[in-house]
Amino acid sequence: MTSPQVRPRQLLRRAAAVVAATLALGCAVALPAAGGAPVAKRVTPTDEPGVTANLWEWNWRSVGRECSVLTQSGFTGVQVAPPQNSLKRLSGDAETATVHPWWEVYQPVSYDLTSRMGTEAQFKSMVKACNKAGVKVYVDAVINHMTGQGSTSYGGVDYTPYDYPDYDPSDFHYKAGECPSSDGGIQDYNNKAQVFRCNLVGLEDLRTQTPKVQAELAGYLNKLLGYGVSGFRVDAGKHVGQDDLLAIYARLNDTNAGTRPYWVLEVFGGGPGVLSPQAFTAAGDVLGLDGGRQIFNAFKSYETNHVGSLATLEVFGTGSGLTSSAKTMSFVTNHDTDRNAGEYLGHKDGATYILANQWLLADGYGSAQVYSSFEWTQAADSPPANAQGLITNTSCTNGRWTCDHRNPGIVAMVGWHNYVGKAKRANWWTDDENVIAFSRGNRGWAGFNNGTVAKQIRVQTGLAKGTYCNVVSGPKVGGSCAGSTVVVNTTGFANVTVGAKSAVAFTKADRV
Ligand code: ARE
Repeated sequence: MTSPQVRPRQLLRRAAAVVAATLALGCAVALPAAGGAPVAKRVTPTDEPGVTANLWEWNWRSVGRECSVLTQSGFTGVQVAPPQNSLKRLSGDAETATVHPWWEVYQPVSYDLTSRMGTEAQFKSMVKACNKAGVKVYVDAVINHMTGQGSTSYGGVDYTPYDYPDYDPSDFHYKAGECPSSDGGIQDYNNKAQVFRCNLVGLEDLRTQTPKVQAELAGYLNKLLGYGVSGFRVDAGKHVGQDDLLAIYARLNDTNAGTRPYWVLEVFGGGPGVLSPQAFTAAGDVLGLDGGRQIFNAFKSYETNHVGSLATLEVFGTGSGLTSSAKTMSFVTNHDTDRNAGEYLGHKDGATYILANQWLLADGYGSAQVYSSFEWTQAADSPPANAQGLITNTSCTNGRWTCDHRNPGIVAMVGWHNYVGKAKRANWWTDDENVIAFSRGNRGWAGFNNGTVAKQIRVQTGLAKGTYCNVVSGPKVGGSCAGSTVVVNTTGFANVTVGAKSAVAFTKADRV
């Protein structure tokens, strides 16, 4: 084992990081105001997103239009794909035949906002339209690296390896001799120096510890904040490292609403110590990737080899080894895991996928996000696009887009989720296999059946006597139910039939 040499610059950087970490942990900094009296500047991320839809790789026009649908459905935020100028491939290659795979946008070329999703003007009007509709916009921020191939971009900017309009070779770990692996790539995902300073799948890794790179990245993110964006999903956050993440965050302006930007880091689990998601929670919120894996094990493995069941979800959260609810953005799937069928659920799982999303909304762990994107056959497939790679307008009826955020059963549970709020789970019930039910305080009750036959259960609902609309089957319209009903007796009990692969749910407000 070699002992790491600590250079003076590193010491300085660590000192700065300690200051930044202290700030990020929620202290108010006293800044002298013009009149002399100190004013408190909030530095804790306060902009919690609520339920977001991840309209991944929808073009800006389509996102802007959809925000009125989102707000009516109870979504309070939308996450959008990386908006910066990116690699534009000129042809397919031996590894990926398709000319414009979805992943082009994860290879930044410059921070102009001409992209596959539209122009800078279209991005700005999308954000404006969404904000006007009451929907906050969260941007997928690719700040760890630049490209790993190609020479031309959607914005028309040309580049060569390690040389871009905003960066020269001295801005990259590999060129500065700071990556210890033999080929410049991450060979060992458990090796701290490699994870932080080598090229992730060949992507040229920025020296995010330098003031120059930090200023460049903060300039980009501050431009987005100025346009009305509310926060960021930090792509490959694990590979930026905590110190640099905190230093970049400290350079960010407040949102236009005057709050600190939301900041959620992509950190895959499985790494030891400082590389674990838990170790990143001091540098931001984290994506619930381990949670997604546990959801898969509860909902899907049962069908294949009988090792999991919904009953296991009695414990889900810190008790099952996950990061705390308050620090997590939770989801059943995202664009990566949707393409990893052996370990996560995805759109192709149909009713099981919908049911899992409904359960997550009912459970209340983390800030829940619903993934909604395009149909694919090969994992690298382009989203629906023209020959130049520009993504075409979304249609939720042409069979090419998934639009799961519009699924009536999911919309119903977004409403249910918003209604029950922070009420604690109570009245847990399970058959110890694939049927579970619970209330959230006395605000709402929900039951879930992941089995293949309908099941009749007798449960304590925690709600007052009355007839309630099962909102999963249809909303309450005026004084009656569009779908089925559940009758609760004077002691709060109800006999409920939960169909195969379905949910039954109602809130206090759904009584007729
Ligand atoms: C493409 C080609 C590569 C080529 C590269 C450069 O596929 O062959 O070398 O271009 O030319 C996405 C795609 C990549 C694509 C890349 C750039 O998935 O295939 O590369 O865009 O266009 C690790 C990281 C995690 C990362 C995943 C993919 O920790 O951050 O790998 N996820 C994000 C995004 C991806 C995106 C990138 C990062 C890059 O969400 O969509 O890549 O911006 C274990 C490990 C994890 C590891 C995980 C991989 O769990 O512990 O650390 O995640 O496996 O599944």
